[in-house]
Amino acid sequence: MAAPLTPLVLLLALGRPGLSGAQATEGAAAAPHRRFEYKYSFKGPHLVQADGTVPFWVHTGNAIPSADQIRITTSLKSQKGSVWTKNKSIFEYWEVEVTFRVTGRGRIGADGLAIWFTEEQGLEGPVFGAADKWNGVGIFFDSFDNDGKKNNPGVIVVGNNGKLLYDHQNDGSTQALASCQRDFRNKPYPVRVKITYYQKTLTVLINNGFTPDKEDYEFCAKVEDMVLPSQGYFGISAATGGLADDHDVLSFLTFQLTEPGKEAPTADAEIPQKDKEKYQEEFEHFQQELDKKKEEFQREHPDVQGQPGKLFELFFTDDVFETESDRELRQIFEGQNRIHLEIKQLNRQLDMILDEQRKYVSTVTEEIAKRGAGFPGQHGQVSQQEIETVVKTQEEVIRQVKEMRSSITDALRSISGAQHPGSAGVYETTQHFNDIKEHLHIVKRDIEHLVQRNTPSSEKQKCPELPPFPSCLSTVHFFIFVAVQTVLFIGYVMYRSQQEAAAKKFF
Ligand SMILES: [Ca+2]
Ligand SMILES: [Ca+2]
Repeated sequence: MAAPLTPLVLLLALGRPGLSGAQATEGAAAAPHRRFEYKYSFKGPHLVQADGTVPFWVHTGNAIPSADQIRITTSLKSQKGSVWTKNKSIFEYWEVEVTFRVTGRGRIGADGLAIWFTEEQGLEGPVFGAADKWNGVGIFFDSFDNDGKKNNPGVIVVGNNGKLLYDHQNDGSTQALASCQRDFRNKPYPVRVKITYYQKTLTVLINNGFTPDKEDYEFCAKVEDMVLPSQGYFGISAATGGLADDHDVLSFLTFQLTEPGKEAPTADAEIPQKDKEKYQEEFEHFQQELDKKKEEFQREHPDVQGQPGKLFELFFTDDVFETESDRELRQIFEGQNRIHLEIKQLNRQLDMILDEQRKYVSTVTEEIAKRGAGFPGQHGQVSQQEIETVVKTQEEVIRQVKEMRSSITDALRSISGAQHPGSAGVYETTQHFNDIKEHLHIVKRDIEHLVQRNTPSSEKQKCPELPPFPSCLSTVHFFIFVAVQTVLFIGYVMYRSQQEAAAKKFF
């Protein structure tokens, strides 16, 4: 198999000189060969077996494995838990990628989480739920500020040769080989840590859970010339105290690192045939187990969609079981990222504009200075003055034109006013005179009338001559008339009294 492949590899190498050349020349300084070690790893969504155990791992204390994560402690007081590989690794160099969430309702949480590589499993103890006096290294995600130096949550790396007691009261600060201050609690995305032990250097990188970009790692700590046990267990532990957080580990992926010079070109060639067959067998067994578990899972959870062919896709995809709140948070943060980028761009543009302006201003200043020095007559200023004068003159002209216009308007108005209101006045006066004339006429007539009326009355004031007493009325007639009157009067009085008497009868 190897012999016919070699010319092909060479051909490929010749055909792609950029890539292969770079790989060849970098030599020992090049990136190490990295191989996933499933026996030292766990990851959802089928993390736990039916019996509640995690394949190739042991868990202790309050740790609760579930399908997609291991809750190492729940947010209850004084909890401890840990998870350890069943087998010792024999990797000279290694890299672990751990994805976890530390969540709690409080602004302050406790105690924290620790990632271990130790000679023995620290199944139970006082150091973030694991044993003290470990031989190896612990990377502590310490939430609670025991020494009150306001430097927590923080990450510290503490090495131990198996004799040291962890300085819990000072948050291990007296023993820290390296540290960085990071708030890893209550983040929208899981926090990712990449711990690399390669060529005796331990490096800690953190993706602080602010972006969905899984590769967005930031440097946290580095320890050089670090000697770790050649064989050891990987583990992760957590503890709570008076305050409590949920400490959830979503994945723990381990890679074996091999220096490029020491490795065979392919993983196949690296493994002896016997081991390869064994691994293949194990792998198939593992896959069968997984298939079985998956079927069971689907039977138990018919509402969860999963396709048999996509098992490994599911196995290596984080976002399959994204909850609604996760999605909302993700959307918010994606939006914020976009806004952030936009603002950055705007800032850059503003900077450019400012630069341009500064350049322009400096050029203008230089030019003015030059002119000032070259022409004492201040040509530029003279022209400026000229312009100002012209502008002023124009303004003056406009003002005058306006004035003229307004005066013309006034004149026109007064002219028209003189025409119309004038005639109206004449008319009015005529009318007025007519009125007065009429009134006078009326008054005159009234007076005449009065005079006419007064004149006859004055004539009548003379007592008129009495008409001659009629001769027909004699004394006899007079007495008869008086008697008749008296009789009628008496008759009426009698009649009246009779009437009253008749009326009284009714009462
Ligand atoms: Ca602490
Ligand atoms: Ca502290």
